[in-house]
Amino acid sequence: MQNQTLTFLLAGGVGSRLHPLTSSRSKPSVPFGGKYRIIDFTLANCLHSGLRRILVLTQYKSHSLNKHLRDGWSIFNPELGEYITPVPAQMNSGEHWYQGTADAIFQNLNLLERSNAEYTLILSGDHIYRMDYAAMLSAHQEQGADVTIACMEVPVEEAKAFGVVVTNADLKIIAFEEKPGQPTPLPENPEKALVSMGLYVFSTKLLSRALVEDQHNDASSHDFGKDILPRLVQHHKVQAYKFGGARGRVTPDRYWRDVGTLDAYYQANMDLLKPFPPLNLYQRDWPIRTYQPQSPPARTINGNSGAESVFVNSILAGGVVISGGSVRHSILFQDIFIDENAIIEKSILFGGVHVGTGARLQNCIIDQNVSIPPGEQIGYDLVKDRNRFTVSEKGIVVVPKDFVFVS
Ligand code: ADQ
Ligand code: ADP
Repeated sequence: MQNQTLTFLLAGGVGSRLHPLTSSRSKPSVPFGGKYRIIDFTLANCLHSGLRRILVLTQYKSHSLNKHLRDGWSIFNPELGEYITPVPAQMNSGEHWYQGTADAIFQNLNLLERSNAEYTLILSGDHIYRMDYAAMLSAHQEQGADVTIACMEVPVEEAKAFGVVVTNADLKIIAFEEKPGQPTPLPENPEKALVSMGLYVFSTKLLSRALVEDQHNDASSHDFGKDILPRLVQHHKVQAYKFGGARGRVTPDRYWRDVGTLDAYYQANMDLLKPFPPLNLYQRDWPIRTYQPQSPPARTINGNSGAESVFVNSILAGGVVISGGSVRHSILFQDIFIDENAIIEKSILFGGVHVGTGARLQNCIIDQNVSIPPGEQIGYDLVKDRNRFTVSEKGIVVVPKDFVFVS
């Protein structure tokens, strides 16, 4: 079935809730987990699910994403009809950018029709999880579904942020409501609701028809969750597919995170530091690919005055040098330098950051190439930090890329 499937990866959203991490790059290319970009997790799923025809729809600040795809993911053989190709918004259907997710696919219908794919898989570029899409495609075919939506159970309160589905006993969806004020709970458990994970298998013919019809509807915002799916569930066989992660697991994966807000993003990174992380990067049968810069090995050395480095429960990428500083419960990307007596706690530092002597950081995210002056403190006085940086609802301080401290 994988050969009969064309995959669209939606990577064009603005990502405003992740600002300032998205001020110069799109959400899918935001660094994650010490050496990856967010999009790597979804692309690794495609790779391990045997999908070989992937179009990545980009529009917003796509340079860094394009570069990452070229440098890290030029892995398929186009001569065999295999590809991961970024498709920029080309204004194919008039002088406007992609309006909603459905419009993004509509504007590329020519590519879909040319592919002769019987099935279309639609994915998002901003989720962290492991999943075998081949199993979902099989379920779609076995059930003779028109559309299959990947779903999972979440607490009712959290369901407000998602598309909420109501099914019959056979998991046929009878109602779909995008981000409802009062989510319908599961009949067997009033505390949980079944929500859409924003990934869909469509039978291609139905998808084309639905997208063309939707374009004629002036009231539509041309979005799958708001417009297309609530309509399709009324007259078509739309099935829920319960998320179970990757194949061959004794215990099915339960971990799926939409990392669209700073707090969700920070927490999903911190999840990697748990002794048994819910998403294990060390499973050899499901490697997460990425672009790897050439970096020397990480090392810890004593500082100039002899202070010993401390390194506790953290992730270190290549090229990091800790020179008499202390790093605890943190994630350090490539080529970072930590000076003597600096203290880093519960923080995420992107590539090229330099932390000066005696500086202290806690609960913060420092974007690329920032140099923290000696003695500086960030994350200790949120009143002061709010005046100069972005602070998330839960108090995570974000220092933007290339920020320069004035003394
Ligand atoms: P949201 O998370 O609100 O809800 P949305 O903002 O529509 O999703 O973005 C989905 C994906 O499409 C993202 O990867 C985004 O970058 C991309 N995207 C958004 N607008 C785009 C555009 N104009 N062009 C190209 N790409 C675009 C959706 C569903 C919910 C579901 C959640 C699960 O609508 O029903 O529950 O995802 O996270
Ligand atoms: P970010 O990590 O902030 O998402 P990148 O590290 O991917 O962005 O790129 C930062 C900038 O460096 C890009 O905007 C680009 O102009 C420049 N750059 C660095 N290396 C390359 C390259 N190999 N090709 C093109 N541009 C590059």
